[in-house]
Amino acid sequence: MNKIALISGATSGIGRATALQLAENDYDVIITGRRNDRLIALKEEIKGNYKSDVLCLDFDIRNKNEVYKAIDSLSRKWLNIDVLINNAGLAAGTEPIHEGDTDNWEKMIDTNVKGLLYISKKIMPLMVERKKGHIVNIGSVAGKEVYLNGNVYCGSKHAVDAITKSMRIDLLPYNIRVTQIAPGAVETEFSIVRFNGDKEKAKSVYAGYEPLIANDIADSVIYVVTRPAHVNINDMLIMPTAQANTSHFNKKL
Ligand code: NDP
Ligand code: 8X3
Repeated sequence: MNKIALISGATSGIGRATALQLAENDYDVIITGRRNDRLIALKEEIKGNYKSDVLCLDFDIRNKNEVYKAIDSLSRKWLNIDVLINNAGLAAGTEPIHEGDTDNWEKMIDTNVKGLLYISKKIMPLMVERKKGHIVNIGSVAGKEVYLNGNVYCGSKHAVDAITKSMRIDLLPYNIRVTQIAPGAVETEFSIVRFNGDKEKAKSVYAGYEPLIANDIADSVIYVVTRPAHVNINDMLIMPTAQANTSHFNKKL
């Protein structure tokens, strides 16, 4: 029987690539996000290429009731979630903190921190009951260090870093593995969202060097979830070769 993985934020970027690679590796997948048309297209793509079962759940991870209702709707089969990939997230804006937009702050904290907690709150007890499971939180290099104008996004990803470590301790008696994968620059829709749809500005973030692609991070998800049961990868910080940290790039412009 296939294992089951739930991937939040599977309509784009890292989450989408991870859902495809998990399906390729014989996981049945629950794919989530707000854009249902993309979920349906991804379901068709997976069904056309792999032998995996796919379930789409469209909800806004910031809305606790929507999250709870979606997980409560799962049939017995789908409740046996082996792997939870907490991936949904975003950055909004790059203003210095004193000029920050509080709507953007709320969006980032509600999605990256509270949304991750809401979905985990529903799925952790199922794993505790079965005394098995693996939670993979997609953090960021922005959760390891801070950079100019990164302020609240960095704060939200530092929270993911701390929550990951705390989960590992609290869930230890229940044989549950907890991993953080913290990428540097990955070319996805991330910067388009951060710059509110400005594609040219988003493109400039990746100009002059080779950024990571979503599949690079999906590869690491596959690596961590396929380790033998006695092995837990606590933390992976993955950067483009041309990026040393959040502010030092080897750009050839
Ligand atoms: P994308 O913008 O390509 O994908 C983000 C995903 O998150 C989408 O599927 C989106 O789905 C989902 N999402 C966002 N807000 C919500 C919401 N309120 N409810 C439900 N789903 C939501 O970006 P990435 O793939 O790059 O980002 C994935 C994760 O990786 C994020 O946590 C990000 O912080 C992290 N990361 C990204 C890096 C990068 O450079 N790209 C580097 C380090 C970390 P939808 O809009 O359909 O709801
Ligand atoms: C995304 C990477 O450097 O833009 O988490 O914060 S960065």
